[in-house]
Amino acid sequence: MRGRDIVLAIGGAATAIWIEGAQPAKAHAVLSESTPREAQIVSGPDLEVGLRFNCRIDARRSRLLLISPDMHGTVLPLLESEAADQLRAVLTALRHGAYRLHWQVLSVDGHITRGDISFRVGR
Ligand SMILES: [Cu+2]
Repeated sequence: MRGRDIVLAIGGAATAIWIEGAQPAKAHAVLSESTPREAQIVSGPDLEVGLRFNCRIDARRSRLLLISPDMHGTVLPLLESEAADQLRAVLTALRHGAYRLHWQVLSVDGHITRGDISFRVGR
């Protein structure tokens, strides 16, 4: 029956679209782990920063910015990282107060993601 064939064809196409839609999105870089963690209180004056992502990133096209308690922003020089899913930097001469790390990352799939980690330097 022709009618039945058409119904099956439409049903097949709908199933294919549904399966396609159910596939997880290609990996944008999502922060999976960090030092410091969000809302952590650390002791200064120096601190090694490490951000780990769920996928490989292009570190040369990624940025790490430190916003100090007086809202001054500094682009951090990144350390060479042995892991392709990591950004690392060293903070020095931190004073007491609230800081924010702003990250912008290009993942290998070509998408840019960004986010913030707030932490405090205290005792
Ligand atoms: Cu993506």
